[in-house]
Amino acid sequence: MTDLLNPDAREGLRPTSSAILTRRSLLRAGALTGGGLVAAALAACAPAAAGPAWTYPPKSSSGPAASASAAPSAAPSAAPSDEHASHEPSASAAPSGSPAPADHDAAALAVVKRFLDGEGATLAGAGNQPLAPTRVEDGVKVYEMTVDQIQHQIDAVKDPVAALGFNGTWPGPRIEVVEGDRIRAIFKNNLPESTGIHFHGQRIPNNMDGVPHITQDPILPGDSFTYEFTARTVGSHMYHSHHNATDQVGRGLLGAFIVQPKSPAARYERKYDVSQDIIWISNDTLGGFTINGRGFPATSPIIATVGDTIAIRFMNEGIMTHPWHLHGMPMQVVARDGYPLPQPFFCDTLGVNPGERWDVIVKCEDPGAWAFHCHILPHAEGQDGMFGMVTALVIQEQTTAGALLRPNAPTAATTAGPIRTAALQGGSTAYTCRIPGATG
Ligand SMILES: [Cu+2]
Repeated sequence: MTDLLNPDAREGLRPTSSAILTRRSLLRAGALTGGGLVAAALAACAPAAAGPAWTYPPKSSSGPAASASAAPSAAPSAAPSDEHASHEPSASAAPSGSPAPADHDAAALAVVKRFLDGEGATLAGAGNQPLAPTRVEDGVKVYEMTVDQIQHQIDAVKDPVAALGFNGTWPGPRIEVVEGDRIRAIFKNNLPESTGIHFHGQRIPNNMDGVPHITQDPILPGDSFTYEFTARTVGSHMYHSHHNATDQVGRGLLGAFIVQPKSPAARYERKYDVSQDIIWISNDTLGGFTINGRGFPATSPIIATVGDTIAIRFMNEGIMTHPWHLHGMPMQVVARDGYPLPQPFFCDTLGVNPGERWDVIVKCEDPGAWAFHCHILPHAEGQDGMFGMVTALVIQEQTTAGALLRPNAPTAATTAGPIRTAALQGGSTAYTCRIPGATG
């Protein structure tokens, strides 16, 4: 267990022989790309000249198509796998060379362009979708769920990974109920192995706690188990596997369980006047470093309009802490593990440990595409640009036509516009800059 928690101890870790970014190349990239997303993100995320001798795939500098593929495996190991296998902490911390700046810059730019083009919205199988009760029986909200083997795409380039999902998605559906609701959740196990489901953060009868061999028998392949309880613990919670959990949660058996306060005035929509209530579940095993099951550039941007207030509920289902850093504006932290803080506070970087949930409120005042990423840099940027735990808070102004390019569009055709527009409004030149020496 200790080894799993220690990134340095993972199988496949080797000293890197290739280079890290130099301060000079970063400054150059920043100058080339102007004041927008690319420059801001590069400047904030980049290792310094004497930075950590770690790197992550993709290791080739021949462009995004060369991204390391994680071939689907019939039986993925419980250990952190694929992407992580090439973390390369250096024993001597003496990188032997640097990629040509043009190679690095071209690769980094290509990845950002994929993000600005809305890659995440092109992928099938989006998780976190709201789930209505299958039926209501005598006032009980009944949810019928399946536990499935799935093929899941981390981004549009890498091969799908052999993952697990609730109702076929990673994260599973978002279940949102009201304080005092009676819940009956029936899980059918379609896996070839046993499982058990725990409602993390809920105060429930012990025999509903979902821990195989402690409070129930494992749910065998083909069997179902019914969890029934009254939702009395308000706030941001989760449901996830509690059986062979390093593997099963690491491969995607996780989802959000939100209990809204009984009083509408206490809900974020009213209390803080939020226009969006965003679930942000991180994971760091199968497929590398992910937000809601995707890695940059396929992570979803948060798209808002100047003047909006939004809520973000960070949930960490991984095995490492992740300090989330928002560029450009503060986050007001209002709740931990569902419990309102006695004194909310402001910050721009918020560490979220495994199992924790932290709720923040953000006032969107300055237009642009603001980088939003984990500030453990090896979780966010490597020698071929940004990857993993990176996205952006995209704050738009009204277009000249007066139309708002409004959020959460479901297709690439509609999301490419808003992200690109806001990036340009914020000063990004990612679509027009040219890397000297690069073709195209
Ligand atoms: Cu991180």
